Amino acid sequence: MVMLQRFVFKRLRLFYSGNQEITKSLLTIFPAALLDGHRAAGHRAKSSLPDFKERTLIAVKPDGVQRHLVGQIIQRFEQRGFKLVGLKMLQVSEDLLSQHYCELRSKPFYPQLLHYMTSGPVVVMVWEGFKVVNTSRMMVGHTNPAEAKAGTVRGDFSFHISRNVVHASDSLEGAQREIQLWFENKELLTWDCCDQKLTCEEE
Ligand code: IDP
Ligand code: MG
Repeated sequence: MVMLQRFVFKRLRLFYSGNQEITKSLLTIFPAALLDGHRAAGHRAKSSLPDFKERTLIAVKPDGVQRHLVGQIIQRFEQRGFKLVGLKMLQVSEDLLSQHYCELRSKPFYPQLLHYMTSGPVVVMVWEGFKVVNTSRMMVGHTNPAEAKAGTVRGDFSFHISRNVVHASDSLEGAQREIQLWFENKELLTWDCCDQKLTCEEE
């Protein structure tokens, strides 16, 4: 009986996943144990990637490389305490860029963006650490440097949206997608940093 309930529950959840109200009302007809199991499973899935093991993709764009800003940008992430797990310099292909910026292909500025991003080498990195995706977005600052706060990379080193120096993934899912796009698994290192215990108490 429980197996059957579990099966029906899963099917309904899949079917109605787009409508939270319907899903909520449907959930009330199922035993609490089944729902708790579902919530616990969700929790397990989330905690399989602990916050302090988060990874994000940061790239110094061609203007940042040309203006000798690579060292200063790396320094900011190092001094914040994040761990560098991948780093390389490359001349990006239009193919890779079109995948990287797939959501922007229809934008009017897309041709200029491609031209800008292929105008010279970029330095691309993967940084790891506690909530690194959100924190690095804050460190990088607003997309438009004219609105970026002083103290952020864009706010300190740029003034126009067409040359904003640096890229940072904007979400966990985006980071995972971009890291896989730019790096092979063997290019990413898992290593113990000796200051790990000083920067964060793992729960
Ligand atoms: P993000 O880099 O802060 O995540 P996105 O909206 O994802 O911002 O845009 C990607 C990149 O496209 C920007 O960093 C910038 O280089 C470029 N871009 C975005 N909007 C404009 C625009 O209106 N004009 C020119 N370039 C833009
Ligand atoms: Mg973006």
